[in-house]
Amino acid sequence: MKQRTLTILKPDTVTHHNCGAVIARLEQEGFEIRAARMVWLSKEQAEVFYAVHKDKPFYRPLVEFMTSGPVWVLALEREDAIEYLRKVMGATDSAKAAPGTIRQQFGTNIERNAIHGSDSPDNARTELAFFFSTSDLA
Ligand code: IDP
Ligand code: MG
Repeated sequence: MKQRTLTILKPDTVTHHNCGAVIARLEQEGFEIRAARMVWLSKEQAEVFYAVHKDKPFYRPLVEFMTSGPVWVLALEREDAIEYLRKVMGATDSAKAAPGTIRQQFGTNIERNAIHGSDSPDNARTELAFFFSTSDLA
């Protein structure tokens, strides 16, 4: 089933000039870009986006990192997009992610891991709506 998911190319990917390479990889993997925008998240936006982690010890540093520079947000479409993107991204910790995954190739550690991907259909819907209006996604 064709699905849509949200990805964020995190500030480390922008800083290291890896956006083109990551997007090329996503396109090679069969994802279609349905919408895209560069955004410098406010503290409030990052706090809301990562609210599920608000009680974790890494929450403050994560918000700090995600607001340290601009990011690219993209709506991606593919067969089984949500699960497939998580697979191509690799494990959360870039230092432990499997060879060939985006996080292994472009990330640094458990925080600076290059890319975000929605983890469920419900979260994909919420996260897409967080950044894109219905008309963007037509
Ligand atoms: P995910 O991005 O693989 O879904 P989550 O557990 O949802 O991982 O965490 C959200 C983000 O928070 C991660 O992508 C990473 O940037 C950061 N993060 C997760 N766990 C840690 C940690 O233990 N230390 C520092 N940062 C973390
Ligand atoms: Mg997550």
